[in-house]
Amino acid sequence: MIDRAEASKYLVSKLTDEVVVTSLGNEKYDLRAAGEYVRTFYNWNSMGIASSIGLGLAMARPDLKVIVYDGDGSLLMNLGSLATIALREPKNLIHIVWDNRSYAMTGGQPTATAYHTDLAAIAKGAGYPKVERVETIAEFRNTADRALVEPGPWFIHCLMEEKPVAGGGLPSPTAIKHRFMDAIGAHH
Ligand SMILES: Cc1ncc(C[n+]2csc(CCOP(=O)(O)OP(=O)(O)O)c2C)c(N)n1
Repeated sequence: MIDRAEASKYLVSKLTDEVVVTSLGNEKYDLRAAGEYVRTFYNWNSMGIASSIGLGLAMARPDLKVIVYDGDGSLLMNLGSLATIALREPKNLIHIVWDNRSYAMTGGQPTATAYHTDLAAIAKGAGYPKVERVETIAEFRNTADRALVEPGPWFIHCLMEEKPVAGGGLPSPTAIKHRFMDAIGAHH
């Protein structure tokens, strides 16, 4: 089982000019704690929509490499996005899903992945060309390294162990929007 905080530090250390779209769950705090990366669009409360925002961004801006930082509970709300992503086949999209088998932020209620649901199998069935399931930090590093250079769309299903996260440290939603748009040269 992967320590998401450790994996997030590795990912942030590898970023150069990629952009990151997070979901609303605890993954966004681990990413923020790993270091300030202004080319990050952190979602506040918009559950399930990170994959769709990432797809839109990847299609509108093929010059950018887009990393979606998702949670199992969030993705389960928007499984249809997997089929749409596979259909549009954005080569510049890396979809990382942190599967802690729970809705950690709201108290750890189990999600469907705690029972029978396999998100990597769903992504494969949806038609993602590159699907990996990773369970150790070494596998995460290897797969992230490949995804940063090989065309996607990638789906990286990360099996993780939930640990307490250091919350806070995020700008307001408006500030996030403005600084992200500035960072990618979009007009307000
Ligand atoms: C539409 C909607 N339903 C419910 C919530 C409440 N909510 C906020 S975070 C969260 C859990 C998110 O789960 P996951 O994406 O797996 O991330 P984790 O909390 O496990 O890191 C829930 C249910 C919400 N914000 N929006």
